[in-house]
Amino acid sequence: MKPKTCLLIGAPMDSGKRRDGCLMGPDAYRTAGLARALRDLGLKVVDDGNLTPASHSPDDASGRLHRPQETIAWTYRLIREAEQAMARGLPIFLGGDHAISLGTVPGVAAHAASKGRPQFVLWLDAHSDFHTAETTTSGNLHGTPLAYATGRKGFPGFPKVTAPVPEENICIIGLRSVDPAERAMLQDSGIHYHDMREIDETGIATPLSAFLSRVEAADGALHVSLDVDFLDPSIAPAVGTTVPGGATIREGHLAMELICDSGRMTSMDMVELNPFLDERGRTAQAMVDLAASALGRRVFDRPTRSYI
Ligand code: B3U
Ligand code: MN
Ligand code: MN
Repeated sequence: MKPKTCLLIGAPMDSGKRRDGCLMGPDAYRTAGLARALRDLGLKVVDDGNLTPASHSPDDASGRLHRPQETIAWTYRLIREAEQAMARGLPIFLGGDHAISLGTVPGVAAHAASKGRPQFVLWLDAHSDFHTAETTTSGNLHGTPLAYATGRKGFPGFPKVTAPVPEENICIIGLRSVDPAERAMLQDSGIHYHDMREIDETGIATPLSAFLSRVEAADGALHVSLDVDFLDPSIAPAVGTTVPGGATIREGHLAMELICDSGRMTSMDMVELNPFLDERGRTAQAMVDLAASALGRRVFDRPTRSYI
């Protein structure tokens, strides 16, 4: 069988929030050996280097939103790149903050729609990122990509989302910081969401397996968006928005192994890594190890798909 081709696509976007540093993310993943780890699994790896935003007018500091023009320019660039990359392999988008998903998710979803395939999204995050540009109180657009990708109104100046992801096709796991406006919108939506209390009570495999079974039943494409803050800050300190009580390294790897076993993952984001805040590269390394688990690294093979 032809080996799967993984495309490393750097998106050093830093405009989605106020604290700088995520622009160093792609190179930190490279330094931590992402390409080598994937090649060791027998995969073909092509590193596309780093993207730049489309040209845009400069942002000033007067508005309610933080750096909207730059974020919109990145969104244009990433939608196009993501859609095109899907024809060449399995893109791994190296953020950059979570605002990269304003582009990556609509881009991969447009590709799936062109193939007549439903798009699913797994969002591993302490936050729900379900604000619109109008409801956000922080003005930080990294808190908005899920609302945008589902086609919600409230994103003036952004490109039109041609293939909105149906809310029922989205699963969020890891929640422990949700703003009131987001909570109200989430509860009113068809999104499947699971907070850390639920993970403690049922284990992470229960909601994740149920979701992966739905992806399989629909013959869907699966985009996995992994925010560093899904993990507990004790194992992943290099993120601007640490929230205590996150996933353990074991829960993280189990989630990635179940995703791998499902055989469904078609694209992935690795976001919010701020190497300026890291301790001797340990967060970058943890994220690289998780990506390797999602793409086939394991101790022993399982005879059957373990998520069923
Ligand atoms: N919901 C808050 C906090 C936040 C969202 N995503 C992150 N932080 N990383 C907001 O600013 O929208
Ligand atoms: Mn996020
Ligand atoms: Mn987050």
